[in-house]
Amino acid sequence: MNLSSRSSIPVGRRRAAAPVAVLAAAGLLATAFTSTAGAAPTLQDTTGAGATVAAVAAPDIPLANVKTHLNQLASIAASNGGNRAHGRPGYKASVDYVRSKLDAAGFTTTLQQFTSGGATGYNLIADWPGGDANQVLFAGAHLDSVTSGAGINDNGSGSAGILETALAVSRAQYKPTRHLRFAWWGAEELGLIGSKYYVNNLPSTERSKIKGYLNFDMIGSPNPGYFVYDDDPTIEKTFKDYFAALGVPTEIETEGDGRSDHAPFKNAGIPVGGLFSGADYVKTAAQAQKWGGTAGQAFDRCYHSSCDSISNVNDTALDRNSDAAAHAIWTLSETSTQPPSGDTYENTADVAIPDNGAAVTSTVTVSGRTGNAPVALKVGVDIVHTYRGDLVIGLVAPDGSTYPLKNSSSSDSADNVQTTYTVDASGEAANGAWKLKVQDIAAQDTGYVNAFRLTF
Ligand code: DTR
Ligand code: CA
Ligand code: ZN
Ligand code: ZN
Repeated sequence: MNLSSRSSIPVGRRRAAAPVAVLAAAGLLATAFTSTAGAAPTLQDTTGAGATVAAVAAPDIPLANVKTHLNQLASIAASNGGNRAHGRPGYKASVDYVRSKLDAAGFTTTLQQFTSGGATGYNLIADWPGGDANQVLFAGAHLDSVTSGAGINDNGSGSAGILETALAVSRAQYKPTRHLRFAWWGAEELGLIGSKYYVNNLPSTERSKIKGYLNFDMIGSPNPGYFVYDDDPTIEKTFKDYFAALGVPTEIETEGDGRSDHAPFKNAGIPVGGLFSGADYVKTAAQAQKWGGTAGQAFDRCYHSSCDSISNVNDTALDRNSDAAAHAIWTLSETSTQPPSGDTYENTADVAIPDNGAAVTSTVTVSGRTGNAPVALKVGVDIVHTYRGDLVIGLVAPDGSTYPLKNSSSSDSADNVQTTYTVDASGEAANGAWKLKVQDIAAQDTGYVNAFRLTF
């Protein structure tokens, strides 16, 4: 049943135990998603196949964890001249903090440098290994503050909210169909400099792989409103439905166009969306009626001021918006795509891998197919092994041709290789004995092949 439509994005279910993943080169694998000529781009299931099944529920994002990140950013500002602005030490210290958390959680991080106003700026890009590199779901927040203050609501709140969401992805070892990418932008306050630099330096062929960009800039305002960007209808609906289920009314964000880091993505034809809790505009009586808070007062009266400190945050708004971000990221990163049944061949027999020894193989015999293997053969690898840097992994086709999948690495101390590679095997006959070849080339650390799967 073809579910691709403008008004909603079919959601998939959690995939089988073998995680779906492609080791994406950090940062620059996206290509612009453009819908049919003339139509506004919209986030949709680009495959059109498959049936909707229950979405995987996002975990609750612990407010306490988000606040811990905010306290860290506040102390960074306090130790660096009172701000975290572009070109100032407090910004790079903020980047280092966020990156350290992501590296420890298994993300592939990239620091993209640029220059603005004579100072070096940094975009921090974090790719979660896994998912279809041709379908990237992107979430971002600017990490810089203005020079006048610590920028805890603007935009420590968005930065901390998506950082904790990324860490929740890691805790859950979430393996959605789409590839997840997160970014913390530099120099937004100077005019969206960092995000513009990223998009402008993304080859046009790369942009179409970004199926949606979600922006989180000010999500904890002290006198909060609940605003949803009114750009891509699928993304907008995902957020609105979430808040409706909470019984929290929302309004569409009308004055945000061009005012935050979603703008360069939108201008590049990428579907965008996001959340906003308000800045220097004043809350009306009607808004106070539905949201509480103080009518006649700005949503954030410390906007771009020195009082944008750790006390300038409404915990309920921060919590709700962080949870909404997680919900959208979980929901929009799953698609209805389920490989057609019968197209997966697997061997789940355990094969011990001798420490620093000879290569071993797990074999999958394919039969009954016609012609060659596909240009995008999915090779599911599930290896349980401490210090995966010891391992060299390859795919051996029935005729003996070998396709390297992973090299050894003395710096990759993480455990296990549980991912799916995409191999252009179109030059190989489909039928025959395909082998996963694994060798441990360094002493100590042992493990075994838990499963080997091929999906045609
Ligand atoms: N420009 C953002 C704050 C901001 C003001 N209006 C909107 C609307 C939507 C997102 C963000 C904003 C800043 O100062 O960082
Ligand atoms: Ca929460
Ligand atoms: Zn700002
Ligand atoms: Zn901001």
